[in-house]
Amino acid sequence: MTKHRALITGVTGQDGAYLSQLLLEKGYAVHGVVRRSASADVMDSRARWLGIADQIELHDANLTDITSLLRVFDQVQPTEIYNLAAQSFVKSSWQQPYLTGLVTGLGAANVLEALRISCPGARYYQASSSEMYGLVQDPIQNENTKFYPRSPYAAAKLYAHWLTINYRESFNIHGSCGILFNHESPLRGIEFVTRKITDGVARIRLGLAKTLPLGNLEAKRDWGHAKDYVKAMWLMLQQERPDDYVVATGRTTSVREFCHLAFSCVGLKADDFIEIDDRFLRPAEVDFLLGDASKAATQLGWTPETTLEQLVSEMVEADIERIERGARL
Ligand code: NAP
Ligand code: F7E
Repeated sequence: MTKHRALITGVTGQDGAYLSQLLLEKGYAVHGVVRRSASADVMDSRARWLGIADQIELHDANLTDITSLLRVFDQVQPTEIYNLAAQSFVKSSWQQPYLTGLVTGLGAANVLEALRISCPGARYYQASSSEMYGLVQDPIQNENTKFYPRSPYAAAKLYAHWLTINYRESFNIHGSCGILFNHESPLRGIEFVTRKITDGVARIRLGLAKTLPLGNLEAKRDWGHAKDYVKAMWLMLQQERPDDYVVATGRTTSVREFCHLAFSCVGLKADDFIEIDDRFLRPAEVDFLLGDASKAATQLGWTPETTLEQLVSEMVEADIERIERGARL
Protein backbone atom coordinates (compact mmCIF):
# COMPACT_ATOMS: atom_id res chain seq x y z
CA MET A 1 0.00 0.00 0.00
CA THR A 2 1.25 3.53 -0.81
CA LYS A 3 2.28 5.41 2.34
CA HIS A 4 0.23 8.51 1.55
CA ARG A 5 -3.38 7.68 0.71
CA ALA A 6 -5.82 10.55 0.29
CA LEU A 7 -9.58 10.13 0.17
CA ILE A 8 -11.47 13.08 -1.30
CA THR A 9 -15.22 13.51 -0.98
CA GLY A 10 -16.46 15.89 -3.68
CA VAL A 11 -13.69 14.68 -5.99
CA THR A 12 -15.79 15.48 -9.07
CA GLY A 13 -16.11 19.17 -8.12
CA GLN A 14 -13.82 22.10 -8.90
CA ASP A 15 -11.63 21.77 -5.81
CA GLY A 16 -11.65 17.98 -5.93
CA ALA A 17 -10.06 18.09 -9.39
CA TYR A 18 -7.29 20.54 -8.50
CA LEU A 19 -6.60 18.86 -5.16
CA SER A 20 -6.32 15.47 -6.89
CA GLN A 21 -3.83 16.97 -9.34
CA LEU A 22 -1.73 18.43 -6.51
CA LEU A 23 -1.73 15.21 -4.47
CA LEU A 24 -0.84 13.06 -7.51
CA GLU A 25 2.12 15.37 -8.16
CA LYS A 26 3.17 14.75 -4.56
CA GLY A 27 3.07 10.97 -5.04
CA TYR A 28 -0.16 10.23 -3.18
CA ALA A 29 -2.52 7.43 -4.05
CA VAL A 30 -5.69 9.44 -4.68
CA HIS A 31 -9.12 7.94 -3.98
CA GLY A 32 -12.37 9.78 -4.55
CA VAL A 33 -15.97 9.37 -3.40
CA VAL A 34 -18.52 9.68 -6.20
CA ARG A 35 -22.27 9.46 -5.93
CA ARG A 36 -23.90 7.37 -8.59
CA SER A 37 -25.25 9.37 -11.53
CA ALA A 38 -27.31 8.28 -14.54
CA SER A 39 -25.00 10.40 -16.70
CA ALA A 40 -21.62 8.70 -16.63
CA ASP A 41 -19.71 11.61 -18.18
CA VAL A 42 -20.36 13.97 -15.26
CA MET A 43 -18.37 11.67 -12.99
CA ASP A 44 -14.90 12.65 -14.08
CA SER A 45 -15.27 15.50 -16.58
CA ARG A 46 -13.05 17.88 -14.57
CA ALA A 47 -10.39 15.25 -13.94
CA ARG A 48 -10.43 14.46 -17.66
CA TRP A 49 -10.03 18.17 -18.40
CA LEU A 50 -6.84 18.11 -16.28
CA GLY A 51 -5.71 14.82 -17.85
CA ILE A 52 -5.65 12.91 -14.56
CA ALA A 53 -8.87 10.86 -14.69
CA ASP A 54 -7.13 7.51 -15.07
CA GLN A 55 -4.95 8.14 -12.01
CA ILE A 56 -7.78 8.55 -9.49
CA GLU A 57 -9.54 5.54 -7.99
CA LEU A 58 -13.25 6.27 -7.67
CA HIS A 59 -15.52 4.69 -5.05
CA ASP A 60 -19.30 4.64 -5.07
CA ALA A 61 -20.62 6.30 -1.89
CA ASN A 62 -22.88 9.11 -0.74
CA LEU A 63 -22.42 11.52 2.15
CA THR A 64 -25.95 10.81 3.31
CA ASP A 65 -25.29 7.03 3.65
CA ILE A 66 -22.80 6.30 6.42
CA THR A 67 -22.68 2.60 5.55
CA SER A 68 -21.33 3.46 2.10
CA LEU A 69 -18.67 5.70 3.65
CA LEU A 70 -17.65 3.05 6.17
CA ARG A 71 -17.17 0.49 3.42
CA VAL A 72 -14.91 2.85 1.44
CA PHE A 73 -12.93 3.98 4.49
CA ASP A 74 -12.34 0.35 5.53
CA GLN A 75 -11.14 -0.53 2.06
CA VAL A 76 -8.92 2.51 1.40
CA GLN A 77 -7.61 3.11 4.94
CA PRO A 78 -6.79 6.73 4.03
CA THR A 79 -4.07 8.69 5.83
CA GLU A 80 -5.74 11.98 4.86
CA ILE A 81 -9.43 12.72 4.28
CA TYR A 82 -10.56 15.89 2.52
CA ASN A 83 -14.28 16.50 2.99
CA LEU A 84 -15.13 18.69 0.00
CA ALA A 85 -18.56 17.24 -0.85
CA ALA A 86 -21.48 19.60 -0.38
CA GLN A 87 -24.57 21.10 -1.92
CA SER A 88 -22.42 24.17 -2.52
CA PHE A 89 -24.62 26.55 -4.50
CA VAL A 90 -25.90 29.18 -2.06
CA LYS A 91 -28.94 30.19 -4.13
CA SER A 92 -30.18 26.56 -4.34
CA SER A 93 -29.96 26.24 -0.57
CA TRP A 94 -33.19 28.27 -0.22
CA GLN A 95 -34.92 25.93 -2.70
CA GLN A 96 -33.48 22.81 -1.01
CA PRO A 97 -32.78 23.69 2.64
CA TYR A 98 -33.36 20.15 3.91
CA LEU A 99 -31.05 18.54 1.36
CA THR A 100 -28.43 21.21 1.97
CA GLY A 101 -28.55 20.53 5.71
CA LEU A 102 -28.40 16.79 5.11
CA VAL A 103 -25.38 16.82 2.77
CA THR A 104 -23.44 19.96 3.69
CA GLY A 105 -24.09 19.72 7.45
CA LEU A 106 -24.95 16.18 8.54
CA GLY A 107 -22.83 14.72 5.73
CA ALA A 108 -19.79 16.00 7.60
CA ALA A 109 -21.03 14.21 10.73
CA ASN A 110 -21.17 10.97 8.72
CA VAL A 111 -17.62 11.48 7.42
CA LEU A 112 -16.29 12.29 10.89
CA GLU A 113 -18.03 9.26 12.39
CA ALA A 114 -16.73 6.96 9.65
CA LEU A 115 -13.25 8.34 10.30
CA ARG A 116 -13.58 7.79 14.06
CA ILE A 117 -14.79 4.22 13.62
CA SER A 118 -12.65 3.08 10.71
CA CYS A 119 -9.44 5.14 10.60
CA PRO A 120 -9.13 7.35 13.72
CA GLY A 121 -5.51 8.22 12.95
CA ALA A 122 -6.35 9.80 9.58
CA ARG A 123 -6.02 13.56 9.26
CA TYR A 124 -9.20 15.41 8.31
CA TYR A 125 -9.86 18.58 6.30
CA GLN A 126 -13.26 20.29 6.52
CA ALA A 127 -14.21 22.67 3.69
CA SER A 128 -15.54 25.60 5.71
CA SER A 129 -16.59 28.79 3.99
CA SER A 130 -16.44 32.58 4.20
CA GLU A 131 -20.23 32.43 3.73
CA MET A 132 -20.32 31.69 7.48
CA TYR A 133 -19.40 35.37 8.06
CA GLY A 134 -22.54 36.40 6.13
CA LEU A 135 -23.62 39.72 7.57
CA VAL A 136 -20.05 40.62 8.36
CA GLN A 137 -19.23 41.63 11.93
CA ASP A 138 -15.72 42.95 11.12
CA PRO A 139 -14.60 45.00 8.09
CA ILE A 140 -11.84 42.43 7.41
CA GLN A 141 -12.64 38.86 8.43
CA ASN A 142 -10.16 36.59 10.20
CA GLU A 143 -10.31 33.46 12.40
CA ASN A 144 -11.62 35.53 15.35
CA THR A 145 -14.47 37.24 13.48
CA LYS A 146 -17.96 36.28 14.71
CA PHE A 147 -20.09 34.26 12.30
CA TYR A 148 -23.51 35.42 11.05
CA PRO A 149 -24.78 32.98 8.41
CA ARG A 150 -27.24 34.39 5.86
CA SER A 151 -28.41 31.26 4.01
CA PRO A 152 -29.33 27.63 4.69
CA TYR A 153 -25.99 26.76 3.06
CA ALA A 154 -24.02 28.95 5.48
CA ALA A 155 -25.94 27.56 8.46
CA ALA A 156 -25.14 24.00 7.35
CA LYS A 157 -21.46 24.87 6.88
CA LEU A 158 -21.37 26.41 10.34
CA TYR A 159 -22.68 23.13 11.83
CA ALA A 160 -19.97 21.14 10.03
CA HIS A 161 -17.34 23.68 11.08
CA TRP A 162 -18.19 23.49 14.78
CA LEU A 163 -18.60 19.73 14.63
CA THR A 164 -15.04 19.41 13.33
CA ILE A 165 -13.77 21.57 16.19
CA ASN A 166 -15.87 19.54 18.61
CA TYR A 167 -14.47 16.21 17.34
CA ARG A 168 -10.97 17.65 17.68
CA GLU A 169 -11.68 18.56 21.31
CA SER A 170 -13.79 15.49 22.17
CA PHE A 171 -11.90 12.70 20.42
CA ASN A 172 -8.51 14.24 19.71
CA ILE A 173 -8.85 13.76 15.95
CA HIS A 174 -6.47 15.70 13.69
CA GLY A 175 -9.24 17.80 12.11
CA SER A 176 -8.64 21.22 10.52
CA CYS A 177 -11.07 23.68 8.96
CA GLY A 178 -10.12 25.88 6.03
CA ILE A 179 -12.34 28.97 5.98
CA LEU A 180 -11.91 29.53 2.28
CA PHE A 181 -13.11 32.69 0.58
CA ASN A 182 -14.49 32.42 -2.97
CA HIS A 183 -12.11 30.68 -5.34
CA GLU A 184 -12.68 30.25 -9.01
CA SER A 185 -11.11 28.72 -12.13
CA PRO A 186 -12.01 27.45 -15.59
CA LEU A 187 -13.36 24.38 -13.74
CA ARG A 188 -15.86 26.43 -11.69
CA GLY A 189 -19.50 25.32 -11.95
CA ILE A 190 -21.37 27.30 -14.62
CA GLU A 191 -24.03 28.60 -12.17
CA PHE A 192 -21.54 30.55 -10.03
CA VAL A 193 -21.29 34.20 -10.97
CA THR A 194 -17.66 34.33 -12.16
CA ARG A 195 -17.99 31.41 -14.55
CA LYS A 196 -21.43 32.58 -15.65
CA ILE A 197 -19.79 35.89 -16.57
CA THR A 198 -16.76 34.43 -18.38
CA ASP A 199 -18.97 31.94 -20.24
CA GLY A 200 -21.32 34.82 -21.13
CA VAL A 201 -18.42 36.98 -22.35
CA ALA A 202 -17.18 34.10 -24.51
CA ARG A 203 -20.64 33.54 -26.02
CA ILE A 204 -21.11 37.24 -26.76
CA ARG A 205 -17.61 37.46 -28.26
CA LEU A 206 -18.36 34.48 -30.52
CA GLY A 207 -21.75 35.91 -31.58
CA LEU A 208 -23.75 33.21 -29.76
CA ALA A 209 -25.45 35.55 -27.25
CA LYS A 210 -26.45 39.21 -27.13
CA THR A 211 -26.90 39.89 -23.39
CA LEU A 212 -25.76 38.69 -19.98
CA PRO A 213 -28.54 38.54 -17.34
CA LEU A 214 -27.30 38.97 -13.75
CA GLY A 215 -28.62 39.73 -10.25
CA ASN A 216 -26.94 41.93 -7.63
CA LEU A 217 -23.96 43.67 -9.26
CA GLU A 218 -22.90 45.46 -6.08
CA ALA A 219 -22.06 42.35 -4.01
CA LYS A 220 -18.33 42.23 -3.25
CA ARG A 221 -16.23 39.10 -2.96
CA ASP A 222 -12.61 38.22 -2.21
CA TRP A 223 -11.89 36.06 -5.26
CA GLY A 224 -8.82 33.81 -5.62
CA HIS A 225 -7.72 30.90 -7.83
CA ALA A 226 -8.80 27.37 -6.80
CA LYS A 227 -5.43 25.97 -7.81
CA ASP A 228 -3.73 28.18 -5.19
CA TYR A 229 -6.33 27.39 -2.53
CA VAL A 230 -6.02 23.59 -2.63
CA LYS A 231 -2.35 24.02 -1.66
CA ALA A 232 -3.53 25.60 1.60
CA MET A 233 -5.79 22.58 2.26
CA TRP A 234 -2.84 20.23 1.93
CA LEU A 235 -0.56 22.41 4.06
CA MET A 236 -3.12 22.37 6.91
CA LEU A 237 -2.94 18.59 7.10
CA GLN A 238 0.88 18.62 7.17
CA GLN A 239 0.96 20.60 10.45
CA GLU A 240 1.72 18.82 13.70
CA ARG A 241 -1.39 20.31 15.32
CA PRO A 242 -4.80 20.71 13.70
CA ASP A 243 -6.18 24.24 13.53
CA ASP A 244 -8.49 26.56 11.55
CA TYR A 245 -7.29 29.00 8.91
CA VAL A 246 -8.73 31.76 6.73
CA VAL A 247 -7.62 31.44 3.09
CA ALA A 248 -8.15 34.61 1.03
CA THR A 249 -6.38 37.15 -1.16
CA GLY A 250 -7.05 40.32 0.90
CA ARG A 251 -8.62 42.11 -2.08
CA THR A 252 -12.35 42.61 -2.61
CA THR A 253 -14.08 43.30 -5.93
CA SER A 254 -17.72 43.82 -6.90
CA VAL A 255 -19.56 41.64 -9.38
CA ARG A 256 -19.82 44.76 -11.54
CA GLU A 257 -16.03 45.26 -11.51
CA PHE A 258 -15.51 41.57 -12.29
CA CYS A 259 -17.74 42.04 -15.36
CA HIS A 260 -15.70 45.05 -16.49
CA LEU A 261 -12.49 43.03 -16.22
CA ALA A 262 -13.95 40.05 -18.10
CA PHE A 263 -15.47 42.06 -20.98
CA SER A 264 -12.26 44.09 -21.33
CA CYS A 265 -10.38 40.82 -22.04
CA VAL A 266 -12.19 40.68 -25.40
CA GLY A 267 -12.26 44.43 -26.05
CA LEU A 268 -15.94 44.91 -25.16
CA LYS A 269 -17.75 47.15 -22.65
CA ALA A 270 -19.73 45.31 -19.93
CA ASP A 271 -22.42 48.01 -19.69
CA ASP A 272 -23.47 47.32 -23.30
CA PHE A 273 -24.46 43.71 -22.46
CA ILE A 274 -25.48 43.34 -18.80
CA GLU A 275 -29.19 43.08 -17.99
CA ILE A 276 -30.54 43.00 -14.45
CA ASP A 277 -32.79 40.00 -13.93
CA ASP A 278 -34.59 39.73 -10.57
CA ARG A 279 -34.59 35.94 -10.80
CA PHE A 280 -30.91 36.00 -9.81
CA LEU A 281 -31.46 38.01 -6.60
CA ARG A 282 -31.38 36.18 -3.25
CA PRO A 283 -33.77 36.29 -0.25
CA ALA A 284 -30.82 37.47 1.88
CA GLU A 285 -27.52 38.66 0.48
CA VAL A 286 -23.91 38.57 1.65
CA ASP A 287 -22.94 42.07 0.58
CA PHE A 288 -19.26 42.16 1.37
CA LEU A 289 -16.41 39.73 2.04
CA LEU A 290 -12.73 40.51 2.54
CA GLY A 291 -10.41 38.00 4.16
CA ASP A 292 -7.26 38.37 6.24
CA ALA A 293 -5.11 35.28 5.60
CA SER A 294 -2.14 36.40 7.68
CA LYS A 295 -2.39 33.35 9.97
CA ALA A 296 -2.10 31.05 6.93
CA ALA A 297 0.86 33.11 5.71
CA THR A 298 2.69 32.96 9.03
CA GLN A 299 1.93 29.40 10.11
CA LEU A 300 1.53 27.57 6.79
CA GLY A 301 3.75 29.73 4.60
CA TRP A 302 0.79 30.07 2.22
CA THR A 303 0.16 33.11 0.02
CA PRO A 304 -1.94 33.38 -3.15
CA GLU A 305 0.02 33.29 -6.41
CA THR A 306 -2.57 34.36 -8.99
CA THR A 307 -3.87 37.92 -9.38
CA LEU A 308 -7.53 38.60 -10.11
CA GLU A 309 -6.59 39.90 -13.58
CA GLN A 310 -4.75 36.63 -14.35
CA LEU A 311 -7.68 34.58 -13.05
CA VAL A 312 -10.25 36.46 -15.14
CA SER A 313 -8.25 36.26 -18.35
CA GLU A 314 -7.52 32.53 -17.83
CA MET A 315 -11.25 31.88 -17.37
CA VAL A 316 -12.33 33.95 -20.39
CA GLU A 317 -9.72 32.32 -22.64
CA ALA A 318 -10.67 28.83 -21.45
CA ASP A 319 -14.37 29.48 -22.11
CA ILE A 320 -13.70 30.81 -25.61
CA GLU A 321 -11.53 27.80 -26.39
CA ARG A 322 -14.06 25.38 -24.88
CA ILE A 323 -16.96 26.78 -26.91
CA GLU A 324 -14.91 26.87 -30.13
CA ARG A 325 -13.98 23.21 -29.62
CA GLY A 326 -17.59 22.30 -28.80
CA ALA A 327 -16.34 20.79 -25.52
CA ARG A 328 -18.58 20.42 -22.47
CA LEU A 329 -17.66 21.34 -18.92
P1 NAP B 1 -18.50 21.88 -6.20
O1 NAP B 1 -17.76 22.07 -7.48
O2 NAP B 1 -19.94 22.25 -6.13
O3 NAP B 1 -18.35 20.32 -5.80
C1 NAP B 1 -19.16 19.74 -4.83
C2 NAP B 1 -18.89 18.25 -4.81
O4 NAP B 1 -19.72 17.62 -3.82
C3 NAP B 1 -19.17 17.53 -6.13
O5 NAP B 1 -18.15 16.58 -6.35
C4 NAP B 1 -20.49 16.82 -5.85
O6 NAP B 1 -20.70 15.67 -6.62
C5 NAP B 1 -20.27 16.44 -4.40
N1 NAP B 1 -21.50 16.04 -3.71
C6 NAP B 1 -22.65 16.76 -3.60
N2 NAP B 1 -23.56 16.06 -2.90
C7 NAP B 1 -22.98 14.88 -2.56
C8 NAP B 1 -23.42 13.73 -1.85
N3 NAP B 1 -24.65 13.65 -1.31
N4 NAP B 1 -22.56 12.70 -1.67
C9 NAP B 1 -21.31 12.75 -2.21
N5 NAP B 1 -20.85 13.81 -2.91
C10 NAP B 1 -21.67 14.86 -3.07
O7 NAP B 1 -17.75 22.63 -5.01
P2 NAP B 1 -16.27 23.28 -4.96
O8 NAP B 1 -16.34 24.67 -5.46
O9 NAP B 1 -15.30 22.32 -5.52
O10 NAP B 1 -16.07 23.41 -3.39
C11 NAP B 1 -15.55 22.33 -2.61
C12 NAP B 1 -16.03 22.46 -1.17
O11 NAP B 1 -15.57 23.69 -0.63
C13 NAP B 1 -17.54 22.49 -1.00
O12 NAP B 1 -17.83 21.86 0.24
C14 NAP B 1 -17.88 23.96 -0.92
O13 NAP B 1 -19.09 24.15 -0.20
C15 NAP B 1 -16.68 24.47 -0.18
N6 NAP B 1 -16.29 25.87 -0.45
C16 NAP B 1 -16.16 26.30 -1.74
C17 NAP B 1 -15.72 27.59 -1.98
C18 NAP B 1 -15.53 28.10 -3.38
O14 NAP B 1 -15.43 29.32 -3.55
N7 NAP B 1 -15.42 27.23 -4.39
C19 NAP B 1 -15.40 28.44 -0.89
C20 NAP B 1 -15.53 27.93 0.40
C21 NAP B 1 -15.95 26.64 0.61
P3 NAP B 1 -21.47 15.74 -8.06
O15 NAP B 1 -20.38 15.99 -9.08
O16 NAP B 1 -22.07 14.38 -8.17
O17 NAP B 1 -22.48 16.84 -8.01
O1 F7E C 1 -22.34 34.47 -5.98
C1 F7E C 1 -23.98 37.66 -6.91
C2 F7E C 1 -24.60 36.82 -5.81
O2 F7E C 1 -23.04 32.16 -6.58
C3 F7E C 1 -21.45 35.53 -5.72
C4 F7E C 1 -19.82 29.14 -3.32
O3 F7E C 1 -18.67 28.51 -3.82
O4 F7E C 1 -18.55 31.01 -2.56
C5 F7E C 1 -19.64 30.64 -3.38
O5 F7E C 1 -20.84 31.27 -2.93
C6 F7E C 1 -22.21 36.84 -5.67
C7 F7E C 1 -23.47 36.81 -4.80
O6 F7E C 1 -21.05 32.54 -5.05
C8 F7E C 1 -25.53 36.62 -10.02
O7 F7E C 1 -25.80 37.43 -5.34
C9 F7E C 1 -25.09 38.49 -9.01
O8 F7E C 1 -23.52 37.96 -4.01
O9 F7E C 1 -20.82 33.03 -7.42
P1 F7E C 1 -21.84 32.99 -6.35
P2 F7E C 1 -21.35 32.68 -3.48
O10 F7E C 1 -22.79 32.77 -3.19
O11 F7E C 1 -20.47 33.77 -2.97
C10 F7E C 1 -18.68 30.66 -1.17
C11 F7E C 1 -17.42 31.08 -0.45
C12 F7E C 1 -19.06 29.26 -0.95
O12 F7E C 1 -18.71 28.64 0.05
C13 F7E C 1 -20.08 28.68 -1.88
O13 F7E C 1 -20.04 27.25 -1.87
O14 F7E C 1 -22.64 37.17 -6.97
N1 F7E C 1 -24.62 37.49 -8.23
N2 F7E C 1 -25.65 37.98 -10.12
C14 F7E C 1 -24.88 36.33 -8.83
N3 F7E C 1 -24.58 35.06 -8.46
C15 F7E C 1 -24.94 34.06 -9.30
N4 F7E C 1 -24.63 32.77 -8.98
N5 F7E C 1 -25.61 34.31 -10.48
C16 F7E C 1 -25.92 35.58 -10.89
O15 F7E C 1 -26.51 35.78 -11.94
